[in-house]
Amino acid sequence: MNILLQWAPFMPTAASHNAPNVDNLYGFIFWLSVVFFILVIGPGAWFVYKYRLKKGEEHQPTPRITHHLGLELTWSVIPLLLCVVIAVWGFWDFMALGVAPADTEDIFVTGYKWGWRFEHRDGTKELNELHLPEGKKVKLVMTGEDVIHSFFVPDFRVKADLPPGRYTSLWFEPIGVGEHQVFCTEYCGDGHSGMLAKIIVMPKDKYAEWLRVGTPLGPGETLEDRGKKLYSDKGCLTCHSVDGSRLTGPSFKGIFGNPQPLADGASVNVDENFIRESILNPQAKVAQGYSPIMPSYQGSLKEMDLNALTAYIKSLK
Ligand code: HEC
Ligand SMILES: [Cu+2]
Repeated sequence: MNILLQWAPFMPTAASHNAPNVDNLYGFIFWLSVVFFILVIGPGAWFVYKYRLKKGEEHQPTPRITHHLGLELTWSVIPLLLCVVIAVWGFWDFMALGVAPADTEDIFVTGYKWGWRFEHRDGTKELNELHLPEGKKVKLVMTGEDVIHSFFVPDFRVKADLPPGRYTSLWFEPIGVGEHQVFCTEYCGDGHSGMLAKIIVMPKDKYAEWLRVGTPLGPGETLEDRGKKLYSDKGCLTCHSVDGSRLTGPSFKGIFGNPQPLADGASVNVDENFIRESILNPQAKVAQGYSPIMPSYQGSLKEMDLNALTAYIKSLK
């Protein structure tokens, strides 16, 4: 009952600059449809009742009416004008949403089977979670890695496809802090329904701090847990094992506290500082018997991430 009395009923939370635009047009079309439904079906139903064949009456053939110019013009011109209004209104909003303003915070989005990767301007990467500042215009520059995906945020009233091999974009200004659901709305295979992400809108200063420090540990999460997660999220696992086996790089198992021979013949004790340096500036001290091919993680790991990875490596006795 209550929901029907809203201007735009059945809509989720409105949390972006674009939401009122969509809701207004939607509300207009919805109530217009309600009015015309009553105008057309109401008299129709009434005539069915009024001119029904009553008991004992003979069926009367209807008088043959060929046309009525005034009536036909009325029922053609009024709907035509209404359609033009809806088309122009919709096109207006569509254009406003299609052209991003110049001062946006740009974020790269990659849709893949089956998840979402986000990359902030400073190199911070996120998986299936996107932190955004409140009240700042955001532009998502998106592409698909394998098949077409579609990025849909109902609370923001924005949606766009991500075809592989080219960029599409979306822009919006999040309003109010809070969490919002992202869906993939292009059927993309088995894991399609699980292709979800969360948008977390934070106050501007909190966002700046989050960019600098990273996500605080969750309840019950230890530094080692976080380190283990980063070990796989950041791809360390492609070159470093944790069971002693040799991959492209040395295994992390049992290295902490032990000497590491270096390529130049010297030796270094594996402590917190050596681990930190190895991650941020891997070529400074190259382990003996390995090629200096590890990429630097300067800028893509936060202070806490370094602590977490160190704690994790330390725990691998
Ligand atoms: C492309 C492969 C590759 C990736 C990815 C990689 N590393 Fe390395 N890493 C190496 C190689 C090769 C060495 C040995 C040569 C050197 O010291 O530069 C190494 C050395 C290290 C060392 C020194 C270990 C020792 O015993 O000397 C640490 C610590 C380290 N990596 C941590 C990490 C962490 C943490 C990550 C993920 C954030 C990571 N690495 C990602 C290839 C990689
Ligand atoms: Cu998808």
